[in-house]
Amino acid sequence: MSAVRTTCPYCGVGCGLVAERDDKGTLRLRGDPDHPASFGRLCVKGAALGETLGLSGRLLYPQVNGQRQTWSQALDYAAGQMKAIIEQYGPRAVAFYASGQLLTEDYYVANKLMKGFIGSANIDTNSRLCMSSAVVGYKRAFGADAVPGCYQDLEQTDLLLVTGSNAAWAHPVLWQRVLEAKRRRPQMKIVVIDPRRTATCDGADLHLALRPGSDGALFNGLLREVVRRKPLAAVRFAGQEQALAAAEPWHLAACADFCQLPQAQLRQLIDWLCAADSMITLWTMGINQSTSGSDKSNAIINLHLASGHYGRPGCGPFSLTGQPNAMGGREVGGLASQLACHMDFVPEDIARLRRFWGSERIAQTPGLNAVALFDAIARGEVKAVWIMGTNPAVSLPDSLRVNQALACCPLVIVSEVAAQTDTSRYAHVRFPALAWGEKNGTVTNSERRISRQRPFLPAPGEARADWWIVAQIARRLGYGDAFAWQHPQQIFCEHAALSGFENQGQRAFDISALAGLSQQQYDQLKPVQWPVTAQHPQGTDRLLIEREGWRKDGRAALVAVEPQLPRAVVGRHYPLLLNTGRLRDQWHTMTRTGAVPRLMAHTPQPQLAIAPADARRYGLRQGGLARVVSPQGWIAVRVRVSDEQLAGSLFLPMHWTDSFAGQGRVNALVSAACCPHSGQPESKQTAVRVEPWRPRWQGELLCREAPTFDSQIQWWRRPVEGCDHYHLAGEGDPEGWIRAQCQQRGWLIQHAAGPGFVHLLAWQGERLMLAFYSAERLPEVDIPWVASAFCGDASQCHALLAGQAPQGEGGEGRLICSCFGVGERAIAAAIAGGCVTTEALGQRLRCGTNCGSCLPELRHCLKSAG
Ligand SMILES: Nc1nc2c(c(=O)[nH]1)N[C@H]1C(S)=C(S)[C@@H](COP(=O)(O)OP(=O)(O)OC[C@H]3O[C@@H](n4cnc5c(=O)[nH]c(N)nc54)[C@H](O)[C@@H]3O)O[C@H]1N2
Ligand SMILES: Nc1nc2c(c(=O)[nH]1)N[C@H]1C(S)=C(S)[C@@H](COP(=O)(O)OP(=O)(O)OC[C@H]3O[C@@H](n4cnc5c(=O)[nH]c(N)nc54)[C@H](O)[C@@H]3O)O[C@H]1N2
Ligand code: SF4
Ligand SMILES: [Mo]
Repeated sequence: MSAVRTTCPYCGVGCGLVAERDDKGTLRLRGDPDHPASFGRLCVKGAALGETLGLSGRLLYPQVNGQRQTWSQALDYAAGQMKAIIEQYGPRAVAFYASGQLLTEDYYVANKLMKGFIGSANIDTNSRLCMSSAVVGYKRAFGADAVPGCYQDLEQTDLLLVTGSNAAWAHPVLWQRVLEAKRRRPQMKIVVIDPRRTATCDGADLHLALRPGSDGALFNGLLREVVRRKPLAAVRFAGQEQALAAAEPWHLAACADFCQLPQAQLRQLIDWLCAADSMITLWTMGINQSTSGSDKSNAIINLHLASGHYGRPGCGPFSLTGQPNAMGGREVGGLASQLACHMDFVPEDIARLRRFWGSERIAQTPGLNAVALFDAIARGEVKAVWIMGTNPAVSLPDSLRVNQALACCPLVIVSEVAAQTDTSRYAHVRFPALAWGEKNGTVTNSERRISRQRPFLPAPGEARADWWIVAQIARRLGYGDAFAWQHPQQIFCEHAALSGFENQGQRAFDISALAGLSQQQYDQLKPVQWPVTAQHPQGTDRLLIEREGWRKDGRAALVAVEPQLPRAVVGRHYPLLLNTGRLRDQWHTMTRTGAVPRLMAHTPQPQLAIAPADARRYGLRQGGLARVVSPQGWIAVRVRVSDEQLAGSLFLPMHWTDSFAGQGRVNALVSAACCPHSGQPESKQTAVRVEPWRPRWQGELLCREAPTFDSQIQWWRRPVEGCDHYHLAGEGDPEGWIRAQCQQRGWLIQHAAGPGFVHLLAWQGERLMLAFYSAERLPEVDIPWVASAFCGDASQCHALLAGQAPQGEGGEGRLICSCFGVGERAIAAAIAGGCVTTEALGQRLRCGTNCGSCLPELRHCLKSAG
């Protein structure tokens, strides 16, 4: 195999990778030095991609009602059922729920089938939960969903505001670029706006730990101050008067009060803002995932327009996309509220699509957005849903309701790469999709850069491309002629042609210069930023929003913003606000990253971050267990007391599912309140209470086979080399339960018990099958060392039964640097041995020298040691 250039399937940074085989035939992945998003860098998740390519856990064959079927049986069944439902109840009784992790080609085909031929707009995507508020913001301000800037702007700016984004963990390579730029130009200022002190704050000049949900007031306040110092011409922007009037009450003191920030911090920010020649505001989920997310997006854009910080290098509002192809989804019209290629539900666009697609069945009105869609399923109005590349049983708010909806839906079809997900357990039909490394197409990153994902592995089992599966169904529904492609290049070219079809500059998305690519040219396509047109055949790095005039009146618009607090209100029963988000080493619902031991090592169990004062108040202690309860549900977690949290506000990771924990899904708590303009749920603020949970016993379990649990036991699973590791906590009798597990399987038991503790090993011949340790509190067990007995040497029975390595053989402690597998103990030893800087640690142990995302933690280790 010669080197294959491709793009990372995780975040919206869109880093390039090179896949190649070495002399021995081993597959190697490395950063692509020529990719303009990343120039060879990769973060831990990207660097661990090679470890996600195995086939264990993959869905490899089509299934109907749990039975393996041939492709034609499964397709016939699914199409037949859909057809019957459409005939009886009409096209609005079926829906697709798609994903920003599909390729543009897949996405285009799914959207074309639903909106163009089935004739309903009931196709929405997980991007609804992600950046739909930003889309509304751009459309209201510019008349087009167009992110104007590029990554170079972030390196060139004087002042970088980062709000509602933990880019150090969520967009690590881009953040490394920013930090490098700041090292070169220390005068560049970085201000992080986030109720939590995150790893991103580590590189900042100023951190504003504002009250959760109060950003609208902050940006209104900045707007007011900027136009007072530098008044705007009277008619510059549409909506100007109303927007400035809405900002008028937000003087410094009002702002400080609403946002609960010191006035001195606001003054500092305003001084920097007024002195800066260029400014960028980066934002992501802390802004978008809000019941006023669209308005907050506009409050940000307002500030940029009014201060003149747009349309120039180093300037602009810049929302980052989360998923690898969230932007591609916006291009093809993946949201129920859009039509393809930046067209809208207006008669001209509907007619245009009718001409282009040659269909008389184009959807006339917007469809159901994600939350409304699952409500309609629950009510029985939508009777068939096809879920592609997303795991809504976990990721949608109010997951109990979502799971109930799926359980009662007459037809659930799931296209997946993983055999078992929380969602696919409800599926009547499972279609095996090609995964990263096998699939072939394009993705678009946060800066509008289209890059190729190229296959470097053969298709496993009977897995097929997502677009192929949709096209097969389309053919069975009777629309074969419009879905007759043989190769993704043909789909791409059709999409490119549509983007330029009757487009005299009214639609920002135009890649018509790529419509004539041959298959060879498509295969060789270099990363390029849209628009790509006859005038700009090499693509466009910056969009000059004002000159474009996508709005009918030809001007950009300011939007009047009345700042709102979250819909969630704390009170006597639910006195705390729960914030949710991402961990450094996990991707979403963990179907891929959760299988990689070194990515699971950083945070093996969901941890509830709570401020010290709150922990004292509610009787929680560091490392103890707690229940978090909301009106929607409850989950069990371990407590991490942390001064990174504001008093009154908690943080939990979004990643855990029923496959990784007994009761760990954070969306069991989150309510389905949404922004009225975008339909995006308020995933960042939920009113909850916490209760200490002191179970009768806690345990550590390492085993080769999954045990069965009863409702008395809480568990959290992670894979380690050679076996699975479970943290356990329970109310009943641990010994009876664990013995039963071993006896069922005919294993020999070796055990030691005393007052309050049970240690037990189980053997099949010489083979260690299970090691179990329980006590009243979490027992001290050297997990890495015990785990190593599952891979090789299990001869030290006494030490194994004790759960402790013999002198001098201990494990690494908690993993800090995932890239080089460097743990706490080695770092502590190096610090004791004289390393006083992160550079020195890097030289000695290599930690922190690859992706850099552990640098904040290394600094923390140095600080707590010194
Ligand atoms: N490691 C990793 N990286 C990822 C992903 C992943 O799963 N894992 N997912 C990708 C995806 S799809 C997305 S959308 C992005 C998301 O990227 P981010 O949005 O950066 O990630 P989050 O952790 O969801 O939330 C960001 C921050 O918003 C803050 N926040 C909460 N409430 C408020 C508020 O009221 N105001 C302000 N200003 N801030 C607030 C939170 O404290 C949090 O630090 O990450 C992408 N990258
Ligand atoms: N509380 C809370 N909830 C949130 C968030 C939050 O911050 N807090 N964030 C929200 C955001 S921003 C997002 S983007 C969502 C993400 O939530 P989801 O989209 O539900 O999460 P993923 O785990 O990425 O789901 C992708 C699924 O597609 C499968 N898959 C991977 N590749 C392919 C492929 O090529 N084809 C097919 N057919 N399947 C594939 C994976 O195995 C996985 O099951 O979560 C949202 N939910
Ligand atoms: S920053 Fe990491 S996860 Fe995001 S695209 Fe780059 S390598 Fe992939
Ligand atoms: Mo996202």
